[in-house]
Amino acid sequence: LVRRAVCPGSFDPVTRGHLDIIDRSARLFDEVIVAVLINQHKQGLFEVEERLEILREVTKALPNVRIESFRGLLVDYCRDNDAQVVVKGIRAVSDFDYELQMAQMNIGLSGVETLFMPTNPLYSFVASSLVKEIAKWGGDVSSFVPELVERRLLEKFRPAGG
Ligand code: COD
Repeated sequence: LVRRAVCPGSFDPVTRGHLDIIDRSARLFDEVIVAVLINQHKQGLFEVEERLEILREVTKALPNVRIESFRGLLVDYCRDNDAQVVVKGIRAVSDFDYELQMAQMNIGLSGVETLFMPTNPLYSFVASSLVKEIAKWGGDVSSFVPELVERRLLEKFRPAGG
C-alpha cells in the first residue's frame, strides 16, 4: 500500500510555514501531493499557474512531492488520487476551530483522515495574507517566504515604470 497524503491550500503565495509542513509530511508518507485550490470566487494575487510553478521550484529537492491543482471538494480529490490522509498545519488555537470542523466534515463525507501538524514556532504567525500586505507596502518578507517568492512579490508590487 502506498501511503499518500494531500497538503491542500491556496498557497497565494507559498510561505516558509507551508514549506515546513510539506517537508515534514514528505518524511512521513510515501508520496505527498500539494494541492492548490482553484477558487473562482476568490481572485488571488498570483494566478494558479504561477503558484504551481513556484511550488514546483521550491520543492524540487523533495522527490516524493508533486504539485497539482484541484477544484471542488477536497474529499473527492483525495478519493480520485487514492490519498488516505490530509495534512494541515496548526499555527494557533485560532486555526483549530475551523480546521476541526472541516476535518470532522471530511471524515463524515468520505472517511478521509486529517492529521494536524503543529507549526514550527518560527512560522506560527506567518500567513500568506499578511505577507502580501507587508510586501505591498515595501516591508521585508525575506524571513517568511522562500527567495523566489520574495522576488516575485517585489516584481508584482514594483511601481509601474519604476
Ligand atoms: N505554518 C504552517 N502551516 C501553515 C501556515 C504556517 N505559517 N500557514 C498555513 N498553513 C497550513 C494550514 O494547514 C492551512 O490549512 C494550509 O497550510 C493552507 O493554507 P492557505 O492559507 O494557503 O490555504 P487556505 O486556508 O485558503 O486553504 C483552505 C483549503 C483549500 C484547504 C480548504 O478551503 C479546502 O479544503 N477547500 C476545498 C473545498 C472543500 O472541500 N470544502 C469543504 C470543506 S469541509
